[in-house]
Amino acid sequence: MSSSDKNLSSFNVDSLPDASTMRFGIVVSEWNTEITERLFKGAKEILKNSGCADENIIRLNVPGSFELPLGAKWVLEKQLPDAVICIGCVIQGETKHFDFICQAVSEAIMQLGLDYKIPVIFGVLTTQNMQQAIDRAGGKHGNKGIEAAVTAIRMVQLKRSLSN
Ligand code: DLZ
Repeated sequence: MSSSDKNLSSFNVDSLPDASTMRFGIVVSEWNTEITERLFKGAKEILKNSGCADENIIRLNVPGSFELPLGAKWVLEKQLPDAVICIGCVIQGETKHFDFICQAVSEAIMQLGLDYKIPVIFGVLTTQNMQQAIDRAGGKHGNKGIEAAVTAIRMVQLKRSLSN
């Protein structure tokens, strides 16, 4: 299925849960920063549009996507967020580096969520080239940072609905 079939970026803001009582960590990789900044901007905008206050959005920069899980763990332990959004962009090169990073990071991010019982969202682009990344960071396939933030808000609401 092509990602254009799954473009969640155009959604109705009014149908999003109220995030005014929610606290989020956003961990941002500094590799391919022109992409990760666009993803971050999209994510932050949606959190704020949903009512989340500036002081409840905690940003932590890490050197590369490989460092996202540890950064997320620090945020989980020190900032007690309701959810953490991990933002990165890994672009395929000539070696197997891409495969190792993508696999390690996706598995570690999933495991963190299971261990801490707090949503840790995979907002990492894993593309074959820069154009594919641009297309997904505010281009023709939407902004995956927005989608990551929407997922975070929805997961926090889901967890709260189960506790009530
Ligand atoms: C080394 C590296 C390479 C080649 N490519 C990327 C990339 O496309 N995206 C990314 O987020 N990080 C990359 N890195 C850096 C690694 O994530 C990591 O920071 C280093 O291997 C040090 O652990």
